[in-house]
Amino acid sequence: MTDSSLKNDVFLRALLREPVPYTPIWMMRQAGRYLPEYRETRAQAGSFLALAQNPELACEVTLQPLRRFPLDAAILFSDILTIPHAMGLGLDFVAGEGPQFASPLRSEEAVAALAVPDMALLQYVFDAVSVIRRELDGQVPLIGFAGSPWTLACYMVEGQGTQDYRQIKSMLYRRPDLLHRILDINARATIQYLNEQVRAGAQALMIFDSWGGVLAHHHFQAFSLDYTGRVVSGLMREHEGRRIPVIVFTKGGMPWLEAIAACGADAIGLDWTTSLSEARRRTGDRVALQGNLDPMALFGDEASIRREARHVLDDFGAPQGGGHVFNLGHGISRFTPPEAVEILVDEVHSHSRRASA
Ligand code: 1CP
Repeated sequence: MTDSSLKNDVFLRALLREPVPYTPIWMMRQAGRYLPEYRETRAQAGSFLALAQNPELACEVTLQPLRRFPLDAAILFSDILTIPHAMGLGLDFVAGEGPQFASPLRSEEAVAALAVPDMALLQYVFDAVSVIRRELDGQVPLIGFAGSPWTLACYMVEGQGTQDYRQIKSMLYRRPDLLHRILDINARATIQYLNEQVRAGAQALMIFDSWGGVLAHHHFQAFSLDYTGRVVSGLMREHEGRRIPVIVFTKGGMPWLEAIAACGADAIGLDWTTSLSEARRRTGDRVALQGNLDPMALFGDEASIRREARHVLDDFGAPQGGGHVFNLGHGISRFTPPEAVEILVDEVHSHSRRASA
């Protein structure tokens, strides 16, 4: 059941594997540094956090990509690290270096002191959702999101982005009990956080397990997927008479595709190392699939961008029955020329319409 007050609900229909006239598209990190107007608003706000904590400005940057391109969904402008910030870890976005925590979890005492934060500390996120939902005025659905418990834990223990995951893996191998405590708290916090986003107006939810793929094969289930599954089980799936679809994206998740598809989500996000036709075969059409153009394909020329877009669409196959949401296989690069996005959106819409005709 989709929303008749929405002017464009193709994205929600595709996620629920209902008939669609064309394949919908949105892009991970569609509001971001590749857009000059984003850089301007961020400068006006003073910092990334000030931007994310100002509902009007967060709304403005959420809408910026939609003014340029006929995208089929909007995603809340925020970050997955708002939850650990609310837990008191002291988030800062250092210019040019990405997120950093002043107090990463490096001791038994720090882990013992960790608790699910009061959601009132995250009210700025829920306010942004309400403002965006109002300003969208039914143009397209609004996606709310959070990080997976494991991906959040990576930042909470490492204190920043990492190449080798040395700190968190030291904890995993030496003190798995501490890591399980962090993951349990993250899962409980994320359930409350996402349900508040739904109450504020989010019409679909996405869980980013960006670093699930760095786990050893036999650890993925216990340290990532079990907790993501717990989050999915705790979510409100119906609000105001509408189904709230849930997308789980695990970068590098191909080895565990069947298990991920069984976690309770409506859709699985795939990176570009996966074949959509193979993924479709392996998940037996039990879930919708989202993805999976190599973000670097946007550095090709017009002919190659169109060709690569058609390759993704044709790899999935006939779009009429829904089940495919076009996206990049990971976030858009900050160096992407906006004109490349225009070409991509045009090709996805026009080629999938032709294929449906
Ligand atoms: O202006 C800037 O300096 C910020 C760059 C930036 C942006 C645009 C960051 C810092 N966060 C965001 C917004 C953001 N983050 C969104 C907004 C909505 C949209 O997609 O348009 C979303 C969904 C996220 C989610 C996010 N943050 C993820 C999961 C998705 C992914 O890309 O894997 C992760 C891992 C983060 C952490 C983070 N926040 C920012 C950066 C640069 C990073 C990555 C750091 C690293 O590990 O290298």
